[in-house]
Amino acid sequence: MFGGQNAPHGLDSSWLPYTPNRYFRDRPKLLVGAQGAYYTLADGRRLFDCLSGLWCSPLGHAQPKIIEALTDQARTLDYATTFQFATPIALSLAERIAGMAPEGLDRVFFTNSGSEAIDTALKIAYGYHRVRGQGGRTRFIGRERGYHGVGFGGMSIGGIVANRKMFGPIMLPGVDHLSHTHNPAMSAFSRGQPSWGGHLADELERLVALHDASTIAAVVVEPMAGSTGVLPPPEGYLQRLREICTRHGILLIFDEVISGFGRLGYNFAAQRFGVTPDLMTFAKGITNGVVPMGGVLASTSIFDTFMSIDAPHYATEFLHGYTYSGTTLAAAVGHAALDLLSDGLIDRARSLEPVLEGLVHGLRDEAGVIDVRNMGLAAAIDLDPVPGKPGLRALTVFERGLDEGLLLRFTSDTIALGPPFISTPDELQAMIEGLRRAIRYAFKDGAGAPHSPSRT
Ligand code: PXG
Ligand code: PLP
Repeated sequence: MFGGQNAPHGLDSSWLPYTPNRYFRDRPKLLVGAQGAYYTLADGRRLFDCLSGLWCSPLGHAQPKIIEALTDQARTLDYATTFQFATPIALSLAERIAGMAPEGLDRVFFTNSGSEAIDTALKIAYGYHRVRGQGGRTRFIGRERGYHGVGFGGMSIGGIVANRKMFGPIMLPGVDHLSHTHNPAMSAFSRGQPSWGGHLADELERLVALHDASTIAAVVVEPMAGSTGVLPPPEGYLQRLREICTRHGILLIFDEVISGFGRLGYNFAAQRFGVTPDLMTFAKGITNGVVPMGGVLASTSIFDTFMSIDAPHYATEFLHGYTYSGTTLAAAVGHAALDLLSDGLIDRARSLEPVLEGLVHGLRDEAGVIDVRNMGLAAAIDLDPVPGKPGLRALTVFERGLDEGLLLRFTSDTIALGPPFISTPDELQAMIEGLRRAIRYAFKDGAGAPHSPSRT
């Protein structure tokens, strides 16, 4: 038993995700409502949603068209098996998603989350090579500072050190990692794509030379790394990866769980950068976070290869699927979200990019700010850590942010911003000014550790 006496009801029965449970018990934070770009805390405070939920609610909360789609669908067909059946609403959503994707990515396999999407993509990649007689292609290549969720596959190709330290021994074998592309000495305070670093894609050639192309199934990258602090790709980097993959018959997988559906001002990052992968994962924004949904977009040739499998036509070609693959509520909400995105909100995200860029780079002269990066409606601010206490500085900013009316997100000593597409320029300005005050607070003498009650 830990800490304060006033733990919220039910906390002692809960194990919270990606949360320091002991600290939370000392400083619980309960969200009880949300409207538009604001959450409400149990004590009545309103908080601006600086990361659109966890990057997943760009259209704001309690969106009337989404509520209507959800409730109408619940009355009509609330759940249906999608094994040996299909529903018109999920089929038409797949058609719409494929229509928004780069040409050639024509098939959608639905999952419920980004983690499931990535693990599905890895299985498709391996299965594809196997079906076409190249089952020796078992290796996957990820990248340092990549985040691909928490499934065994996604964790293995991911490049989060703490995860790797704890779970390394039980990860997928045969995974290598490219270097991450963040080099503050060369590209601190970049606006958009850094000009330095395109050559890092050539590491893939080195790995091909080391292992031989015939052993490598796929390379997986986020076109813009999101979770580990908004790392836009260096100029030319993704193009080079594409070219090397094509030359060696290696599949290129883009994880667009954060970058998809408008975050970078385009349907997908692939279109912004003009690079088309063979497989692409999505989640989050497709349903505005309201009902879980994710998926994989596959190229026609990958799908056709599975369909050419040497088995009777009544045999299942890809032995994979979730109880909740393409559920009707998610599909209905997905349609409503795509209506809103295509009806001006992706354009709005694009037009807000220079506004956010100008504002966020206005923080560069604050004491303790060591880097600022941005792309699309996303930005990150790196803070000088408290010596010997990684993460504590950003935690202080996060706590102080609550007093400034901000729901901030941090990892390590980086604050990430991904405001809703419905934000106004004034709201973005208020967010940055509140953040500026919270940063100043965190670097004041004597600030530092948020108060930590003694353990009982
Ligand atoms: N791939 C990418 C690129 C992601 O960003 C996942 C896969 C996993 O998705 P699920 O739906 O299984 O969580 C993600 C998730 C943050 C943050 O603070 C980011 C994510 C999740 C939670 C927090 O940046 N990304
Ligand atoms: N575990 C058991 C015992 C199951 O029966 C199932 C699905 O039927 C699963 C796990 C997988 O669950 P899901 O399809 O929701 O991923």
